[in-house]
Amino acid sequence: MAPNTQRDRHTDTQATDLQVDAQRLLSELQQLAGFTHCEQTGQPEVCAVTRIVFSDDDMQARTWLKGLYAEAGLSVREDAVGNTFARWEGAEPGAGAVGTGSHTDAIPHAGMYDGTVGVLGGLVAIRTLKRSGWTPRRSIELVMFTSEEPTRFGIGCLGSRLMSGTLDPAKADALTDSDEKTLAENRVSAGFHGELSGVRLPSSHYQSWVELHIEQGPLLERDGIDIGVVTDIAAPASYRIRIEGFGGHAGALLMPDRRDALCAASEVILTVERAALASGSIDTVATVGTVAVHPGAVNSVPSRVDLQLDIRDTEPDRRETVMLAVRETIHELQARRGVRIHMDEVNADLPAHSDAAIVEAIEAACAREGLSHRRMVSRAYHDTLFLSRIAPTAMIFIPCRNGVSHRPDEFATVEAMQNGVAVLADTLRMLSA
Ligand code: HGY
Ligand code: MN
Ligand code: MN
Repeated sequence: MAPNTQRDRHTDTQATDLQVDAQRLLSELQQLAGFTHCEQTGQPEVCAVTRIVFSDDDMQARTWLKGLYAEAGLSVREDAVGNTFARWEGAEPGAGAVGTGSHTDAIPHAGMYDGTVGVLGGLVAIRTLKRSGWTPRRSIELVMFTSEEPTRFGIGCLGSRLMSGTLDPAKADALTDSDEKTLAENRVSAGFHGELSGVRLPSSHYQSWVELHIEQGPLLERDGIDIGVVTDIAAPASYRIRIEGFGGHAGALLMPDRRDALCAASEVILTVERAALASGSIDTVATVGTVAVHPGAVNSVPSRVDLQLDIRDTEPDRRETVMLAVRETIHELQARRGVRIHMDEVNADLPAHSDAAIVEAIEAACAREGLSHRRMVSRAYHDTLFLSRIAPTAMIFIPCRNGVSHRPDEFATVEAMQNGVAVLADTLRMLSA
């Protein structure tokens, strides 16, 4: 099912006719960033964005975006989990569509470019093609995925997992947030009804899929490269670890009598770091990003600690080697420290490998735009990781300042966004011909 990359409908010189309005993209990104309880950072232009799925900020942003899609003449559909599809019908509506898009939810204290560049940049690419007089044979579909970030329900890419059939709908609906409200309750109160099983798309739905995203790493900027062409997306896994000792008075409970859950947790955390560093590859990364201590009082010995572990690698086997070391430490700690440790797997995914024809189409677009480009791995995960289970995929990266992301100082220049959108538009045109 090779994607259609014929270029007989336009000559190489046509690419330069794509006039991307990157100033409008920046303005719309800034408006979208306004849908957050912005934490003033005291630094000019640096606004910490937080936009948790199904929050008021998220719902207002969705309404605003749907207005833009309608204004651009796209037909809009939302599925039972809130994935939003803005479609430019092609001359052959029944043919597999060309998809693009990303997410607009944001973790706490994040920046304004992660995900949003792929949604609003995809919209600007469609507007650019419409303005150029292009009429697609294959429909072009812009997607905004629900809950790419794991913040609320503990698992990333909720919407694209359901679209690709890689997450059981009943299990998904039973996921709970920190208020113990299920996904089912959350999505229905947000206005998304229907069975989650209906979210799944057939593998014929997309003939090809391309996501535009900031690199979230330093390589493109460091090497002065305009565009990253993603060949692989590293395989993410995440786990919940609960350590139970017993608590007591910080003054009266003598050291030999303690079963301090936080001290045990610290050994788990250091094992994660040590094992990742010892994996033999720079592609192995592991992070304990959250620690919840109970009862959390300065003068009380911690009786219970909950950790969340995020571990990734381009090679799943190497990732499992790290997890083996973590499991061995857990076993040893229980005996030596007299604590109980329970680990639950939240997800353990395979990597994604981009489709060669789409990679080449992106590289041809870069060449026509006169942009430097390099093939690279994505160490962050994206919804494209799951779209790759039902369609040929690839990604386009643009540089971000100092490689920073998931921070308020996340930043991409207008020129970088202009380049990314021009390459995306040219690639979409090729794939939808
Ligand atoms: O964590 C990630 O890789 C993505 O940014 N959610
Ligand atoms: Mn992110
Ligand atoms: Mn992202």
